[in-house]
Amino acid sequence: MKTIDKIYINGEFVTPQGTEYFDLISPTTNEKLGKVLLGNTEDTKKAIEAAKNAFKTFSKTTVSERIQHLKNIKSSIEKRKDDFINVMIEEYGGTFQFASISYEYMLKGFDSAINLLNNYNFIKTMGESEVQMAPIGVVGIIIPWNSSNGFICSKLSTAIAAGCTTVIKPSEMSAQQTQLITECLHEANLPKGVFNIVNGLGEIVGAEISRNPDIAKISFTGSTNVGKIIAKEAVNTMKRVTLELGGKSPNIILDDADFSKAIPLALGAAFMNSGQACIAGTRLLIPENKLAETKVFIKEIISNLIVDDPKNPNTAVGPMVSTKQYNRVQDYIQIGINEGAEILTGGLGKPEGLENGNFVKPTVFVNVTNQMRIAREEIFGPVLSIITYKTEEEAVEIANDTTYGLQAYVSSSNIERAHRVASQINAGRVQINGIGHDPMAPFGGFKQSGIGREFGTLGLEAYLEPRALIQPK
Ligand code: TXE
Repeated sequence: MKTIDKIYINGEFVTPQGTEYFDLISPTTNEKLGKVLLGNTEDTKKAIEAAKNAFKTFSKTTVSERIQHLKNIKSSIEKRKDDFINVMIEEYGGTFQFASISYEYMLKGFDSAINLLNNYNFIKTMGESEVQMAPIGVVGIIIPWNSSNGFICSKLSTAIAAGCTTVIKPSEMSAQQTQLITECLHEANLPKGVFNIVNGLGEIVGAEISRNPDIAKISFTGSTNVGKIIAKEAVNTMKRVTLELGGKSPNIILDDADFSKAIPLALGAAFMNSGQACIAGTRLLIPENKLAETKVFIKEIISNLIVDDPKNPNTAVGPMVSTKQYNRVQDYIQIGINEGAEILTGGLGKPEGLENGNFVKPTVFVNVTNQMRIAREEIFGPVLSIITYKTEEEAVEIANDTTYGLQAYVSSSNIERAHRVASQINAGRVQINGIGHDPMAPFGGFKQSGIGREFGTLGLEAYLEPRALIQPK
């Protein structure tokens, strides 16, 4: 049993003033793994003060100094690969496969920040004026439990690249993962106060970050509801916000696609991270005359899909992060049944032999209309809705008939056609005939999937303020 009773402020592990503990529960067995002492408002204020002081000097560091800091962090993370993968499996229930990808994603965050710094011009000429791209100030980083350290690395690396200092609030459910990344960041010997990490509850630590006038910007990943709360609070002090929120990503399989490739890809997109991913392809759009063929493929693939302990390297779908999340997914499966959708595979209850953990049967619904709640709301579990369409135009219309717009998927054997369809979808990223991550391309949402972009030049500029020096002639 582990007790995590330290937070990180101004270059030191310190005991928080908060007195409440939060239990860490294994998603795989529901046994208690340990507990974490939660920080409170005072702790958060101290962390913000440290970041504010550090900003005075860190904002003036040179590009090569910042590149060196990023390299130092990356190499300290590289020494603990197995620890990162194992703690994600144990605490979060991430599958071995997903934890390994997530670990690579952490490293890529530093590579892309270094790449950006090597190529970005912080001083530009616009009109006849010099425009300086200045670091924005102290950044509040608020993140959820699904790929906690991946989010810390991508956001922190960009903040450091920009010359900003940070206060990070991870999910209280990710305390062991947070402890590990904090140790690596500590070892990287950054100037005191450049990063501060406060474990705690959203309504306490997150709320103080959203409200505090010394925070210049918030970078948030999480639910759309909390994103709205943060944005409302942030506007009082005119904080900049980057919000990466929920999704209900459409996956359009065009009639000329190779279904033997497109369907396995579609299930991979739907069940990635056991369905707990904002970019999961949860609405599968199939030409009406291809439904029968699709059903056969899906049944076949799912019968071979391994749902098991996430430590098993072959596991494709692991447990939900918490019983709360398990219950939420069960509720949605029941909602789908009540709405008249038909279960093709999966359904209510736990898979045999896995009753102790938060395991959900990978569930595919057919006879779904795009108006049903299971097609409109983010479920965050391994639940896929199949919707049929008659024409390409109708497919695009259904894809765009959502309040979200984070990611979409298109499969076709005709690449021009795939591009034509992709170009009509209102989503921040459209994946064509595959699933990839380009850390130099922007990521973020249309509509209620968020505000702003992460990654690439646009991601870096979200941590910068342009200052134009006008010199009238
Ligand atoms: O996310 P939250 P939760 C969705 C998904 C999931 C649901 C709930 O559908 O089932 O959200 O997950 C902090 N002020 N996504 O509860 O609540 C909170 O402590 C400031 C989508 O974990 O959005 C945590 O650190 N901060 C998603 C972070 O916000 C507050 C990823 C995210 O928590 C706060 C995760 C407040 N008032 C869940 N309240 C995605 N799109 O990737 C909470 N927080």
